[in-house]
Amino acid sequence: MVLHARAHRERDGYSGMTVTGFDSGLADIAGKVESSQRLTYEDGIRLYASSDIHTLGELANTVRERFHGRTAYYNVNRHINYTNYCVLRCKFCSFYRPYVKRQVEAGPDGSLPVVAQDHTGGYELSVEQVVERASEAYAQGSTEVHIVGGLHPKLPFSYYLDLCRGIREACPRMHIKAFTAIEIIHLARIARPRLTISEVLTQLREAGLDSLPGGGAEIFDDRVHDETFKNKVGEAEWFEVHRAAHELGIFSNATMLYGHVETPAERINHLIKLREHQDESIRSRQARFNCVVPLSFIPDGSALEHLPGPTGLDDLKTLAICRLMLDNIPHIKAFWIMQSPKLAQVSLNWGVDDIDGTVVYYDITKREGQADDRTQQSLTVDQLKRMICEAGCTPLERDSLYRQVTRADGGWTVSDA
Ligand code: V47
Repeated sequence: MVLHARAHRERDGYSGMTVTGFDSGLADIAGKVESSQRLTYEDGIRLYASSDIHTLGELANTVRERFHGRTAYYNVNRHINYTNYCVLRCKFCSFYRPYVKRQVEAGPDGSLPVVAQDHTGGYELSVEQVVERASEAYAQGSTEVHIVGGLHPKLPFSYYLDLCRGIREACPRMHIKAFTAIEIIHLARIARPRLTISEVLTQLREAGLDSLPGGGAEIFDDRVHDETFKNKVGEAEWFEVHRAAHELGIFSNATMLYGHVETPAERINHLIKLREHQDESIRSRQARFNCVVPLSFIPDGSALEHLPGPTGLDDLKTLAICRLMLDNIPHIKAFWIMQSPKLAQVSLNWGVDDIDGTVVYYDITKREGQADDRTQQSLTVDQLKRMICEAGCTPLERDSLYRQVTRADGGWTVSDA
């Protein structure tokens, strides 16, 4: 049951307030936050165990405001999922389809479908189709395209290079954020001759790639790995890709998929591993993580459909704890597709400073009742700004590297925020 902070204090026999007004149970952590000291694993565990959501929010907001004041970021972007064919069978995933060769059937007038699907809903987009979608987004003002897909058993490495080249040529200023660490490893394996991870990243960058999204991290823990995504590479490989990217000067994001079979302790460990990696990148590499995107597990349609998924309070707590534990990663993003627009809005006062963007189409997760082939899940700029303003924040359109985007006369320019 959720209790107001004062009710908690009364229930716990605590009638007074500390000088700072924090719940006595978290006072030492509050002191650390106020003096910008790094929180420990034990602190993280205690934050999860506390039901004082108000203090937690206040603390996370303190850190958020230290980084960003009242600014809240959004972007005008487009997600493109080029295929859902995947050689993996991750239990949390409802997106993948086993590969079957498609029978593309023409309609009565001889026309071919825009997206050819097999009988299970499996699809792959041609390079031309991806470039066409990116171009459409670019013409409508998108500054970023976010491209990820399943591990397709047949597409050659040249497909991925052509995809980047095609978008770069058609959309010269569009930021290409593409391919999770898992896809990068897949590419290193399928390239002929075989390539190292650095070579894959270098070739993709030459073809137009700008940064890496944070997907595929799930939870860095062997137990959780074996239980939910056993056949996928694990934490060592995920970090290897992001290390190589940061060494090459390619910025990236990181994620944590929470609310399935993992424990709070496993979440805290995951965050500490990200924090340690970021320390190293700041110390000795040319690039680092820009943001962390905690992904709220959506059970619908997955092999873990019997699980309830996180509650709203778990979402809020997790976002706040990410802000508090990750003192060296500038941005915490609530991807509204996962947390819902309403909760993403509330989280702007619980440590979050970024609610991602217009998105438009998103296939990887669909809540029940959203079963169409090309799921439209979009927010307009006006909707994003309204959410932000109502939360008492100042909206700032960012590009993928968090520089300010200014729009005038149908075009846009970028400057340091
Ligand atoms: O890698 C899969 C996760 C990720 C489910 O970097 C699920 O800016 C919840 O990484 N419920 C893809 N999550 C999304 C992603 C992302 C999204 C937005 C912004 C950024 C960024 C990255 O989604 C996958 C996987 O970890 N996922 N299935 C599910 N049922």
